[in-house]
Amino acid sequence: MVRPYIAPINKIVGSAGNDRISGTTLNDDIYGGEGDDWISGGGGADYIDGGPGYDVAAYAGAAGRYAVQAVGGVVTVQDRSNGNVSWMVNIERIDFDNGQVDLSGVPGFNPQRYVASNPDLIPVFGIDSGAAAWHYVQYGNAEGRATNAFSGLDYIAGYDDLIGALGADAQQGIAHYIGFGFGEGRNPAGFNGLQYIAGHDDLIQAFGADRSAGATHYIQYGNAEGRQRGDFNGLQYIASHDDLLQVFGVDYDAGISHFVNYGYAEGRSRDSFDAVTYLNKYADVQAVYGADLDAATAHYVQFGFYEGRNDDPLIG
Ligand SMILES: [Ca+2]
Ligand SMILES: [Ca+2]
Repeated sequence: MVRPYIAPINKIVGSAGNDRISGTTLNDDIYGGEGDDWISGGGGADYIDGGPGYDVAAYAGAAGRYAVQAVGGVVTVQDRSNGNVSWMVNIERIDFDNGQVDLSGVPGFNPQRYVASNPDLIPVFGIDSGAAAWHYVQYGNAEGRATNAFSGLDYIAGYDDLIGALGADAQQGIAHYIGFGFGEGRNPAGFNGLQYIAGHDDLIQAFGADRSAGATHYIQYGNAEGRQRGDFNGLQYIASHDDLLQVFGVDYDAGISHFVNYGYAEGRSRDSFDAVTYLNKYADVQAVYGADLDAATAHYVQFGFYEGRNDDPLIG
């Protein structure tokens, strides 16, 4: 094993067009950028990111000289003649002198999004994409780590200053969180594009369950229009419907998703559960949860419903 993990000697960045890029015999980090790129690492332990488009990584010699393996969205190519390993993301095809390997079935992989989705990696790798992709090959995949949990758009939409500075650019949101937001203690999950959609009839009709479209709308329009970031409460929605309560329990996100996908079209109410009455009715619940309406609602969903409790008004 030749490069676990040694910083690259050279960094080569392609243009937005179709590029033909040749690396050196040393370790290179090569970024094709947009366009359909042809990239040859030239030997050494190279990291290659094809970027958008149909990108080809080329290797000298016959296919039998190399071992190709896909680890999640990262593909490794080991040169059996010297042990060198190169690894790549967003490459659609590998060309050898006597054949090709089709990688179009390999999912996309965004190393910086992987890091942002695993904040313990932020102090280790920062925005070093090659190192992050290598970590995923060595450890992250086997550990079952998330690769797409972080949403750059949701992160931006959660902060007025980021909306103004970054706009609806998901990659900039990822880079900002890694470079600044994490250290500043910002919350990456303060906004949920699907929850935002769920709170507005017109957005449900326009976007359905397209979470990214919801975040983009808030960044580009909703914030300036003074719309609520998220006044839909998935738990209140679940508590409002006996059948959902029994299926989803206290799964807040499942409540949001159900309303956007089905509940709205079915004419279900967003929130008809009266947590205040529920709390006032049961002294034992109030003694534990005080005035915490979400906690009282969770109690109803988990226990109260099955105990025959309800939120019917007290008649006295
Ligand atoms: Ca390019
Ligand atoms: Ca090279």
